Amino acid sequence: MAKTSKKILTVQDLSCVGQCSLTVALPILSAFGLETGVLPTAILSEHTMFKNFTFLDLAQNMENTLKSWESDGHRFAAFYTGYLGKKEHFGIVERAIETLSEPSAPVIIDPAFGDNGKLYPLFDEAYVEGMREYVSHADVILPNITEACYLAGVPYASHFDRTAVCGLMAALARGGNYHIVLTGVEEEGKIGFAHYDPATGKTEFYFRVLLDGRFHGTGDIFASVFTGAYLAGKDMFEAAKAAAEFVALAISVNDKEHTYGVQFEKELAAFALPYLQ
Ligand code: PXL
Repeated sequence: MAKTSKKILTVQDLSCVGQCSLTVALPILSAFGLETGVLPTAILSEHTMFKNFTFLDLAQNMENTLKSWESDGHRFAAFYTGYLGKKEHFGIVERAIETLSEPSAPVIIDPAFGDNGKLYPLFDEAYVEGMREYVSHADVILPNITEACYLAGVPYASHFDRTAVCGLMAALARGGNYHIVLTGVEEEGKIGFAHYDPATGKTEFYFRVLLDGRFHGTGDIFASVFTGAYLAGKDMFEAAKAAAEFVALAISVNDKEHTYGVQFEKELAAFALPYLQ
């Protein structure tokens, strides 16, 4: 039986505790009114910033799932991928995009492999190399500065001014014909993003007040809200603005002692409601 209703697919890990990846993406995408299929890449006890995390690779299950979906005729109107986990996952997800896509379904990729100048645990240069090829399939990528530097082969620095950001965008733009939403750009006590449009070659900036504290999972919240707002009809710049505003709102209501993630749940329903109407 062919399934023709409009649904999207998100591909990322399930960290069972830690407010990141699927436990962030699913509630957010649902709040934006999107029916969301999931292709989990791995199951972790908690995200990899915890000391004793476990990691169960689901590559074989991903392959089996793809076969079922191909046979049962499932198709997706958009793809949003985040943390994958193993370089073997890239080819599987590329095949999913190739065989399960409705016509002109956008591909939104959050590379999700590093921060603060470093790769997350489990990742190495071979993973980055795989990601470089994989992101060439994207319509839009949402790296932070660390990921952008790794992907573009540009040395990391703790601060990038506007000129340096434009240089980084130019280097990254050589890897594909995608939009780039670069997160974590800072300027004079403010934080925001830069958006590079491949059609014009221009980079536009958006900043808002920088709040205290650095939290885990904010990139996943950003990418999920971006996806929700973009698929609700906003343009990429407006969708990224909504994502930046929601991340700030979630941080502003987060309990001080809650540090391994952000309590995005408190404000999600009210924030997303206008996108349903
Ligand atoms: O938030 C990105 C992320 C997702 N999934 C896992 C992670 C991280 C970041 O460290 O460890 C398992």
